[in-house]
Amino acid sequence: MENLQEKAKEILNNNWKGSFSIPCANLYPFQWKWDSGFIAIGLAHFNMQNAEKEIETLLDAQWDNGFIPHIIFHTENDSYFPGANFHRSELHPLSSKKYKSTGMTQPPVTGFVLEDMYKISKDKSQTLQYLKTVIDKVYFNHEYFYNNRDPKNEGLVYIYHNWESGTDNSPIWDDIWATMNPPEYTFERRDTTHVDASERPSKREYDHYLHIIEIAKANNYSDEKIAELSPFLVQDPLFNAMLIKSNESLINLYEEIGGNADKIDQLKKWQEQSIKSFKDKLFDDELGAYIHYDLRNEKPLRHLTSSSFSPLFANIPSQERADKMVKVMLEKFGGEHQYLCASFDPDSDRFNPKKYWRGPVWVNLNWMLFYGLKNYGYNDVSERVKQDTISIVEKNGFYEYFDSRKEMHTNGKAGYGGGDFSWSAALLLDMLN
Ligand code: 9WN
Repeated sequence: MENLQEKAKEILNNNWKGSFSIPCANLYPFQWKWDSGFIAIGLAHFNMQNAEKEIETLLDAQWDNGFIPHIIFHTENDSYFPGANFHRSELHPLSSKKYKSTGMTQPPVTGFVLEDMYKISKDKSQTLQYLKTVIDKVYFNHEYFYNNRDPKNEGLVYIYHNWESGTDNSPIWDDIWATMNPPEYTFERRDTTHVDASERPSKREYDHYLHIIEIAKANNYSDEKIAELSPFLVQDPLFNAMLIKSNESLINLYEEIGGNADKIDQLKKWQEQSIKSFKDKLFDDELGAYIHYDLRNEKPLRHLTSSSFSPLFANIPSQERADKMVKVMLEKFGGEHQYLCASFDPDSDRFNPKKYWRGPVWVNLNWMLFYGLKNYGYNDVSERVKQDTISIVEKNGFYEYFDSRKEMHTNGKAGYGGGDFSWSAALLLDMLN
């Protein structure tokens, strides 16, 4: 175990670029929003200064409306497509003047990351001083979400692009692609020069990804216009669970800091409505877990994914529902030949255990399940998730994602996507501490 921890630290040190971290070399050469959060948790265990800097840099790229972009292009680098010149964040009148970025976001993990950093810190008063300098920016980001991403005032925010979900090519999105018919674009992919194409999304999927961005760009990334026109408009349980978890953390931290009664009050109001709508709208009784909702076409997207169980991490379900969810997780995803937790329903014909978010196990989702299961007293299942994560990393290395089928892990080739991947290192380090 000590070796694993040393290797994890080495990866994080290598992926540190002076003021932020990259998710991994070549494949992802910039700073990504939710990666940054997970990475900061790992860094906090052995280098609090870098953890603080990581988040500070991310927040420095915040737009004047509170929005935080999903990729911040700190350098000119053409090993990634689509880059800054495609995304053109400058089209939005309130975008950062200092950094080029995308015009989309990623799951709002930063709030709970700050609380985790505080919990990990050995010098609480120093960390509290730091938190005072950054917490309002995260609050402003939540304000952005509730004011701009919730057109019907439900307390549930939408995402307008699959890249905003973080679970890019999940089979869930197939249902949305079936409602669209984008042009066949000509472009040069870079991802498949770094990683085998069988582990990445298809060309046709990329046409859809680019098309949604073209629509957003034609409207200068206006939230109002996107809500009106984007063919992709989804309430995602993972994204909303992260927001709820982060709201809770902001309340806890503001209480620790003292004062800020108005912000605490507002956060509690958001919490109340968000949790209620989340429970009422996103739980699928028949499937026994949470699902996505297609706001554009007004219909539930009835599939089981690892995101379906992420509300456990945010303490959203009642104990009764949690019991039901764990039963479904073990029955469908936890057979003796499977590592927990596949990213998509292994019984579905859309399941592909090698292809990115269509089946493989991801360390960040496992990390959430590890803590989420503990919240509900499922200590054995939580321990299994941890041991499964250790096994797949020990057998293959710190890959981006892993085959969920145990039988594939015999020759060390069941790790896929990027290697020496930062959040796999950071979150395993956290689970081992
Ligand atoms: C697009 C960086 C990111 C993660 C996402 C993961 C992958 C990017 C891509 O890599 O997405 O954002 O080009 O495939 O799906 O969750 O944040 O690690």
